[in-house]
Amino acid sequence: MNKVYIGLGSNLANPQQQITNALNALAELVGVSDLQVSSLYASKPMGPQDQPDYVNAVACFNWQGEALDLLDKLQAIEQQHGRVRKAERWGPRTLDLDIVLYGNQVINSERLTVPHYGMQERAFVLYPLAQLSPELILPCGTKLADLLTKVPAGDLTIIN
Ligand code: PH2
Ligand code: MG
Ligand code: MG
Repeated sequence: MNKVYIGLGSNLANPQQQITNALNALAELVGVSDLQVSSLYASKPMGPQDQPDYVNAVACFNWQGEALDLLDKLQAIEQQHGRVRKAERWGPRTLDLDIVLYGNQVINSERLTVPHYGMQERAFVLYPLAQLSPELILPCGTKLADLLTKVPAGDLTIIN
């Protein structure tokens, strides 16, 4: 069993509802227990600015299974919620589910990089994460609390 943290994001087709639906889908997955969820946050897009604001959250649960099985399940939920994969980097999406942390493991495989490569710089990941686990220490030994002092919350706003 591994304690995993998932970053959720959406900026199309009623983002708040997308996140809520995705959280419900996560809660129903076989292999998921003890689901906890941060507040929902709104922020300006990182990357191309000609896209709507995002809604983000972080969920944490115990996962009974393999990391790649979880990735398959997350991608299936993305598809079921209308995700269309586009070439544009950091472009708009109905639903994005990223494995941010997978226990204390470092995974560098073709399909999966954990910890998530951008998490240390992204306020919309770090602040919701800290809401769930303020004392968290990353596999590399970095304290989440130290990252928070370096990454300003910026325009990140709790919406519920
Ligand atoms: N996700 C992206 C690109 N830009 N900006 C915000 N605010 N939140 C996101 O989740 C996000 C983004 C691609 O994954
Ligand atoms: Mg992402
Ligand atoms: Mg993704």
